[in-house]
Amino acid sequence: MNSLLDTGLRVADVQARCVNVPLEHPVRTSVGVVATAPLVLVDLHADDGTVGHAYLFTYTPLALRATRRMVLTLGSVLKGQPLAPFDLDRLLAQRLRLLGRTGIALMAGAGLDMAAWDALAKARGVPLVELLGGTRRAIAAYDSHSMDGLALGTRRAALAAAQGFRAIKTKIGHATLAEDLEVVRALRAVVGERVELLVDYNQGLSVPEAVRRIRALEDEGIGWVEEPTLQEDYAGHARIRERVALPLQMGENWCGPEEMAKALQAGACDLAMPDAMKIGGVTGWLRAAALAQAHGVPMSSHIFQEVSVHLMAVTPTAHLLERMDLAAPVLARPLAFEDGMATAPAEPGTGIAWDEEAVRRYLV
Ligand code: SMN
Ligand code: MG
Repeated sequence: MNSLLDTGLRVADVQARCVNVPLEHPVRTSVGVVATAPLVLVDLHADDGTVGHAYLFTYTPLALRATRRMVLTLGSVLKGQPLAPFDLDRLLAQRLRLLGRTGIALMAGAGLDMAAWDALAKARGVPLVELLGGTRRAIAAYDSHSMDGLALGTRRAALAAAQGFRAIKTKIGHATLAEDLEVVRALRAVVGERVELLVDYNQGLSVPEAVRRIRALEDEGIGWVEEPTLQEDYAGHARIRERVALPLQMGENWCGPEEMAKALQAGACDLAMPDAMKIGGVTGWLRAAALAQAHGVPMSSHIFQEVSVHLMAVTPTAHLLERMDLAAPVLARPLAFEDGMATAPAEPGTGIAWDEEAVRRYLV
């Protein structure tokens, strides 16, 4: 015991491993393909033996090693500190003030944050959502697809509709507007009128082209149009938003709640979808959820479904949970979806546990 006040656990060690996991369906976007899931698996050990788990998605294998190195370096800063995620966040904020919390430094900090919250919830014997003061409840989800082409796209849409998803996302931004419309209409023909279609341009259009294409989509029953132009161009998104009728969605690329605040203040979007990693982990998400509430903006998640299913249950303006199974092959128990919904597992923590045999297979 280091002091009379010291009644809690402390961070004892941090480990991190790189895996490159096969994807059942490559994530094909208008600006590039994610063929495999490069993940950094983070293990944060508390001094009572509890181990918190989290993963980071680095989008490209090129970023795997540097991200792992940053996790280990920042993890060494946290060693010996109380297992108190808000205090750990404050410590990293101080240490990274001059560097700035963006890119790999932000991602690594978020991974440590998610693992710390997992460890704390496990040490307290409750699911993360209950540690945060919420209850496990079914969260509406959408199945997230890609630029799959007509044949695979319609097959995936039919399967998702049959599984009970009430919303499906596809990626568009093909060479021509006609191709975008062809895909949307083919999916609509397969899923019928009761399933909402969401579209994601992945930043691929200029502002004028986005206005032109989104106006052409207005009668297709589209639920949201995601990142039509460059994600950092909040003014550009606002100009598009003033000229179209469909709701704009963005947020997966916001680095911390501060970027979300700037985007909302710029009137960039109607809807928000922070990424649990880039927004700053559980701690960042909680601050983002308060911003969404203050702005009256529905808030959805971006990948990281295992942590997001807990966080959405304590998000006042919770909208839709994204289902995209990036980590399933290395998870002992992938998150279950039933009738288009998912509920946080009852076990202590987030429910993230590694399938060690699979980890060995995909280790980089
Ligand atoms: C997306 C892009 C790249 C990897 C995963 C997911 C996409 C989404 O923008 O919103 O799902
Ligand atoms: Mg997206």
